[in-house]
Amino acid sequence: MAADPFLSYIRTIKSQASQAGLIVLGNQGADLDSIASALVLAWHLATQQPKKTPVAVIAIPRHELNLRPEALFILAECGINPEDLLFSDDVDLDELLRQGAELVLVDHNSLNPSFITAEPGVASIFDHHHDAGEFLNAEPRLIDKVGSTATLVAEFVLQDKGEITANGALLLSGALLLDTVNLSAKAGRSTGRDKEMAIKLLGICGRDQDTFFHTLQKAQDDLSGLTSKDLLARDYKEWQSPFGPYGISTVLLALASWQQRETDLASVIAHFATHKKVPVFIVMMASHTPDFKRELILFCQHKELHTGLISYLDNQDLHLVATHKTLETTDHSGFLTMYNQGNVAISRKRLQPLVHTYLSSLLR
Ligand SMILES: [Mn+2]
Repeated sequence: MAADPFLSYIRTIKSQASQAGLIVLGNQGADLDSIASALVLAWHLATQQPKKTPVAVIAIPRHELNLRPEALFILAECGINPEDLLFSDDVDLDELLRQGAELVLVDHNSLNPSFITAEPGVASIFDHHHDAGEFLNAEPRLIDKVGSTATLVAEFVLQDKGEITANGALLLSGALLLDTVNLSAKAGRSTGRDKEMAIKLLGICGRDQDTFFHTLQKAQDDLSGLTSKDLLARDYKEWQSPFGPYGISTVLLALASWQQRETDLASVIAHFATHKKVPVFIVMMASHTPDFKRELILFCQHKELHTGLISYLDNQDLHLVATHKTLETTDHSGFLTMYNQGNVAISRKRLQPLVHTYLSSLLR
């Protein structure tokens, strides 16, 4: 069998890092979408603009890949050795940017100033999150509300007369199916464009949609080796607001099962927020046993903030129902309420701009 040129490229990434002129960067949640989209797009750019030496960088420290069993699973399926990939602790991004390298932002469209301090040149953007209105000269600046960045990358590569190999298609379709909960209408996360690309990509890698999705979901659900802190850390994102920083973690577990493994979950959450130095911390839980379900925990250091944010969110169609009264955490670091989120279509991508609007309004 002929060598897959995509895999051959992946094996060169590490050795080319110090000469990189284009850094294809996934977001700091480093979910499968960020990883898959960055790798496939970087290879496409490498075939189009080899002189710029594009490399993909995964925006987490290397050891945190172990918190993402679905990524480990699919990389192994593709025959990609994580040792060959570049993580945030393998490269000095600020130094590369100061040397003139430009960024290609994948699966995000703004940068956390505590992650990158150098003034970044952003060559292009491929994303499906809320448009923060930055880097307006990026070309293309593709920010479309589809279910997955993988859809945008697949469309772009195919329109650009590029190639997606079977392994590239496996990565992208895996990300796409996980992001859209197997293209389910109920989850409200997929569009016709996602469906069209999913069918195309599954055709390229020769996988059956349902079988592949369930295998991936099983890999993702294998949380047995993870502590509660790991669960909070593995898909944590942080933003700056005029009020201060705030964080949102997504945890793929039902609250009831989590509370069975962790008797004092409230303290673990308060401790995590204190450690991250965020006065507002939200945990969004998503589970599917048997039906897709969302739950939410809101932690705030201050009681008035907690009350204010909740009454604001109450008017935002989340259909939050508190499962018990607000409690002060045992270490007195803040206040916390757990909710059932009736509107399962509101994911972190949609919640974050709401929280941002509220926190920004406090200082006006
Ligand atoms: Mn994404």
